[in-house]
Amino acid sequence: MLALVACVSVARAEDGYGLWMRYVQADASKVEAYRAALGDVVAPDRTPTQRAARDELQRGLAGLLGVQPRFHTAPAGTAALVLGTPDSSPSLVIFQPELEDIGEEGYLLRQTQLGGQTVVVIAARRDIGVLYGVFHLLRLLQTGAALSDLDVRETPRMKLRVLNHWDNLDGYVERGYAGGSLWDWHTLPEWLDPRYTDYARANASLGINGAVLNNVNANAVSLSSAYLRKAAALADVFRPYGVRVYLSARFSAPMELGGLATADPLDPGVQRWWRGKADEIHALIPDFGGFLVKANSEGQPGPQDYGRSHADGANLLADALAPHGGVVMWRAFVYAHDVPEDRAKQAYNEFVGLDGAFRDNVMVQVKNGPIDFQPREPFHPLFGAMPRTPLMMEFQITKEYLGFATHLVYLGPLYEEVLRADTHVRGPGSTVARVVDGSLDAHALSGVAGVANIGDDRTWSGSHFDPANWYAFGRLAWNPDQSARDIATDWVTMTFSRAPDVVAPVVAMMMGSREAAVDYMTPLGLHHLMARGHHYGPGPWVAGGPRADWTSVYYHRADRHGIGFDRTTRGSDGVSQYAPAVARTFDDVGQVPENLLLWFHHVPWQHRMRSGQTLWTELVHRYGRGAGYVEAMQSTWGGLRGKVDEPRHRHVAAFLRIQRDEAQWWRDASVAYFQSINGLPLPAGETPPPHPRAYYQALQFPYAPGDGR
Ligand code: BDP
Repeated sequence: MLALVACVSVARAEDGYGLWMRYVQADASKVEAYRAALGDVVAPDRTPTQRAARDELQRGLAGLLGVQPRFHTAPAGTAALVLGTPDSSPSLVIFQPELEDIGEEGYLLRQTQLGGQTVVVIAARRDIGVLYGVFHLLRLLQTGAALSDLDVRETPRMKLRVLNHWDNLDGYVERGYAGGSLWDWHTLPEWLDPRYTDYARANASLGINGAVLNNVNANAVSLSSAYLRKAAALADVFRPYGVRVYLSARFSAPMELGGLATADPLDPGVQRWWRGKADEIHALIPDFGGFLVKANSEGQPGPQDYGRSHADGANLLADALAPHGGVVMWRAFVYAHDVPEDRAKQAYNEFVGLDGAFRDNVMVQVKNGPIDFQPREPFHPLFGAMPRTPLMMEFQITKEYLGFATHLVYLGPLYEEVLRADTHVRGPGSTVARVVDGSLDAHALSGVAGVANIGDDRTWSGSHFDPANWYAFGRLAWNPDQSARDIATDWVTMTFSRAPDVVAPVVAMMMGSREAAVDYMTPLGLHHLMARGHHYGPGPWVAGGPRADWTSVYYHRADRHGIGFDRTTRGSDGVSQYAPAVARTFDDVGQVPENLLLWFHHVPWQHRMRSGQTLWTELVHRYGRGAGYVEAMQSTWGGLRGKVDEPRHRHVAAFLRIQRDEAQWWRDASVAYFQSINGLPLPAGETPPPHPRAYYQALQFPYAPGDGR
């Protein structure tokens, strides 16, 4: 018995810092073959990226193989791993033809014959491709892949794969649940925390190639000379890993920093100021990526302050950046000061008429859905509706609306659902992925952005499961056709254990977790029902205040008779922003997917669902089902005690207890609230909420994390 315990115990002091790059020794059955094939490494070491590739192999192979790899700069006449570009590693020149159309960041990873030896080759056109190939190989070793017949050819589908950090200069992270900002602005540029390098490694391991360092609710000081030098120091650390620095630009910076009387985009002085600023940035950061801009949205300044359009504003910055090759990522997350009849229609209404008016180096960055990163939204109607403008996807990785870092919610299925959604704009198969990867309308620029869930917490993301969302984002940004399940399988294998009796249950648990959160928070197409301000916990009763569209009652529209937002042709007509085939489906209460029913339709409480139940019965059932899923996750996780290292097991178990209580709270508060509106008895077999609506409504959380400032 003792021997058995010793043998199944995988205890190791684990704190999550290593992310998916833990590099624990490979299974005994594989390790000999790996050593024989990869114990010798032929790799150049002249450039910083070449050295980064070597460092990673050193770290990775030493861990996985349990022996130090031997590095050479020229073929040593033995079986080996050979990596480089045709320039840096002349023996790879025979791959030149195959590399012609692999792209600047692509790579080949193959077992083949070279100089009479069986070798594993990583070949690319540029050093960064080689580094990406190294991470790919390490992933294969971590997941126990065989090397024989290895034949991989990878080119990223999206050009820009970017993290947006909503980090303020004082170290506070807006909607951040993972501690403070990673960037220590006060000690930059002198002190370069080693963690900056680990951050860049983690991103490079996924192919993430850009980071917007500061909050979209931007402070002009980020563009001051002193702060640009700090950003330049970070750019120097990230550069070998292929991660370019971008900055959020405050539109009124010419006034705040430059002392100008206006920020009008058509004013020559303003244009001169931005050109000068772009020149200054590029002198410090030669590969500066460009600007991200939130303008005329939620109180931010913008071109409309001067009667100009979003295109005027974006083009102003684009012209300043163009000589240096930078891009503008102009956000479509806008809504007007006057509360509209349907906020979901606003971005489309403001942007669709500007199609074709933007410079070539502008991308319009569109949130995945038309409201705001809700647990479930239909895809944003702008996707496919601006064929002459490259549209960049904006996902939220930080779980502002999905339980913060304490809820185990794997977002892979959410991203997958949106990317695979069919816009039908050019007939069937016009998926959102094909809009954003540029293939549908032949755009040279393409990209995906994710609002980062990264902070200075030891786990990076505030829990042991949230890094999975960073990971899934990166993998899908590289190739949006990958499956969320496969990605989760890789992640669990690398993060927790290779044992199938750990991987299978954990992946299963993750795969259902997003749907569970939808169920216990906003089932059947409900949305925007969270508490005001900090967005922590349920708030279906939220009403009044400065804007109707910042309330819950605006979105659910529940009364004695029914519930839901009528966006049909008989209502706000939001459906007509979609291509006709999609609009028809959403418009028809008999065809709309039930998981979006109350997004598009206002229906009576007695509406018959496909299950045969009434809407009210189904709604209460879904709330309970979501909470029940969390209990099932607890029992799955409990069964893994001893199979997952103790420190992480304990941490996750504690967070699952928080999640269970909060899921139940969401269910009880929502049921109590809707019952107070419709006056209906609880469906048979359902447990009454332990408290009346007033109790839930009175709860206050003045110190909930991450609130906007
Ligand atoms: C909302 C967040 C707010 C952000 C805003 C945005 O609550 O903190 O500033 O999105 O994306 O969801 O600009």
